Amino acid sequence: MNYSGVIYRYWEYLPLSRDIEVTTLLEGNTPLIEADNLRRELGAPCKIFLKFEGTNPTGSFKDRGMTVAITKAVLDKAEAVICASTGNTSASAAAYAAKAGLKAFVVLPKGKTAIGKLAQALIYGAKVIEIEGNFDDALRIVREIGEKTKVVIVNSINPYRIEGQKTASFEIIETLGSAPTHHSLPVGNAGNITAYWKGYVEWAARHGTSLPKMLGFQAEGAAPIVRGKVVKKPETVATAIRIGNPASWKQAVQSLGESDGRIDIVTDRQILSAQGLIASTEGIFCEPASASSVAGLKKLIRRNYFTQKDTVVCTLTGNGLKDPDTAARDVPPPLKAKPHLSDVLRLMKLK
Ligand code: AN7
Repeated sequence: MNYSGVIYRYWEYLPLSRDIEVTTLLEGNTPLIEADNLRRELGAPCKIFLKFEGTNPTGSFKDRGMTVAITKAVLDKAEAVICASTGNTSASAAAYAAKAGLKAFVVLPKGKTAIGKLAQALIYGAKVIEIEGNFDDALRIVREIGEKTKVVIVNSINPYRIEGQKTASFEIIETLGSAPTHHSLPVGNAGNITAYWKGYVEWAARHGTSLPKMLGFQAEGAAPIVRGKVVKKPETVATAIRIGNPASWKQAVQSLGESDGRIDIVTDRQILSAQGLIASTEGIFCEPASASSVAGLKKLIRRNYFTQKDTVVCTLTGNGLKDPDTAARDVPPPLKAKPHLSDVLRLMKLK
């Protein structure tokens, strides 16, 4: 098949006409992997599938929304775009802006952006501004810039981002032949859970498919939706979801309610443990935030939430290579040997 990215693939579901110039890096079409080893390890009664978004061009799900947002910005003759970001949005915005020939500004929380993401934003040529504050501060400033200047905001408060991100639901239904019974996601700014639900609802309206229950997971130190109040100083090892005042808070709560889903907390320890388990059982290296979807799944399996009839999809939102420091910190270090056969063999402990 001649694949041309999510806009061409799902044009009739998007608010764009056919005759426009599209900015794409051939995002989407990501693998949906059945995770039988993980299922066994977790003692799950249900089927588990992992939607690995780390294979997108910039290594995260953000590219699905960014192709639509940047295509629209070009259509509207924008000269520059801006976003606040915990890292992935900035990498994606910078890449698509580069492809479209637009100027990009990104505002990041200083010292809290994974090194791979920061390197991406810089090498794609964005103007990177680090603030002494968190993501919520950055988004507040970006919103004001959007009101006071002509620079186009490409955070998920831009509805074209959500439109693009909903295509992941379409791919899942097309691959499985039906919707899963449950869909598990990490929740930060809450745009993605909103987008997935929109996708499932719209596909159901046209094709009569069923709807999943949406399951969202926030990190313990950054769980405003679970706690029902803004977290002033969010903290978590999963820096991608280190967000205390999500922009799509209301929409996420609505999605959870309409789908009869639930939102819960996972600890940093549970997140890192799930990240290791996904890697060592399924050969998939995702970033910490992404692993919270599986950490949450584990928590619900323990509470006998699922049955044999269920099929659960967990979205692994980003690639582990973006944040190698965190991964390397949490595993045993390499063994050290002298440059001799005997010493290496000794360490291999073959019988
Ligand atoms: C890997 O890049 O908010 O709930 O600024 O990078 O839609 O925010 C990233 C969020 C999950 C949460 N997994 O998604 C940003 C940013 C990864 C992420 C989320 C993010 P939303």
